[in-house]
Amino acid sequence: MSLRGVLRLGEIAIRVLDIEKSREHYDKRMGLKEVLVDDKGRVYFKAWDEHDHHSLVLRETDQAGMDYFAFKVYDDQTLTNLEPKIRAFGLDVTHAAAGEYPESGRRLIFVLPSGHTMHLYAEMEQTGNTLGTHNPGVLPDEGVIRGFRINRMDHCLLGGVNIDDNVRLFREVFGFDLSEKIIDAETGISLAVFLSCSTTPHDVAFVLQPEPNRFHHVSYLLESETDVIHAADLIGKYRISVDVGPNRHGVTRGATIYFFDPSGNRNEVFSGGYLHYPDTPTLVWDTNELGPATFSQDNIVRESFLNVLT
Ligand code: M3P
Ligand code: FE
Repeated sequence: MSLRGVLRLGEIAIRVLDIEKSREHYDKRMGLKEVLVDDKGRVYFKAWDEHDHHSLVLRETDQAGMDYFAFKVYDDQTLTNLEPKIRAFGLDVTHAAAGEYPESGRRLIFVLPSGHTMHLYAEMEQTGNTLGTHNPGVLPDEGVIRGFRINRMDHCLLGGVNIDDNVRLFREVFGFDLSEKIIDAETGISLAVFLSCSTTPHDVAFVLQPEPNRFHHVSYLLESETDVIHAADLIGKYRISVDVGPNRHGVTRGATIYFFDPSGNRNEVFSGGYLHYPDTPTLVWDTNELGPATFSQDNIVRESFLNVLT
C-alpha cells in the first residue's frame, strides 16, 4: 500500500429535515465550517485540517439518511483504470462531468451490492487548512479550531444487504483490506465488515441489515482522547441527543462517542486506534463477544446502536 489508488472518504451527502437546525449542529456545535450554499440550496462544510474544499454536503428534504458517499482517488488515470474493473464486477457506471458536483472533477457513480450510491473522483478544489503550505506552523489562527475540535472526516458505517459482495468489490477492485469483521457465532455469517485503504483501521464499514441503502454514522477524527471528553461535555451542555457516551470500541480500538444530529442521523467523534498495514491479519469477532467488540469498557450490547439507522 503506497496509497496511489483509492485514497479516502472525501465527501458524504446527508439528508436533513431542517437546514437551520442542521447548521447549528454541524457548524456552531461540532465546529465544522460552512463553505458554500449551491444553487439547489445544498450546504457544504469542511473540517479545519482538510485541504479540499469540503467534505460534508447537507440537503434539506423530508427523510433523513444518506444520498451518497464519495471516495477520492489519487489521479484521473486511476479513475480511467477503475471504470472497466467496476463494470467487469457487474455494476453499471454512470458519469458526472467536472463541475456537475461543486468544486469537483469528473466522477464515476455506481450503486453497491448493499444498495448505497458511491462516487469516485480524483480532483477537488484545494482551498487549504488556513495554515498555508510554506512554513505552515502547527496552530491555525484563533477561532479556526472550534466546537468539538474536529480535525477531519474519517469514515462512515453503512447498513445494507449483500455486505460480503461489497467486501469482494472493495478488496478485488479498489484494493482495500478487510481489517476486521464481526460474524454470527453459529452460522459464520458476516454481520459487520471493516475495510481499510490506508493505515487507519477502517475507511468504510458495512453492517448487515434487512434493507438496502441505510445510513449508520459518519465519523470525525479528534486530536486526542481528551478532546473526546471535551466533545462529550459540549454534547451535554447543548443537550445534543446521545446514542452512546464516551467508551472504546473493541473493533478498531478507537475512543468514541455517538450522538444524533437534529434529523436523527448518527454522528461519531473518536480518537486513537491502531495502525493498519496491508500485512495486518483480519481480526474476527463473533457474536459471543458482541459487547466487547462494540463497546469494550462496559461490554454492553446496545440495541439502539445495532438497530437505529436512517
Ligand atoms: C466503529 C468505529 C460495530 C463497530 C463500529 C465501530 C458496528 O464505528 O469507528 O470503530 O460494531
Ligand atoms: Fe465509526
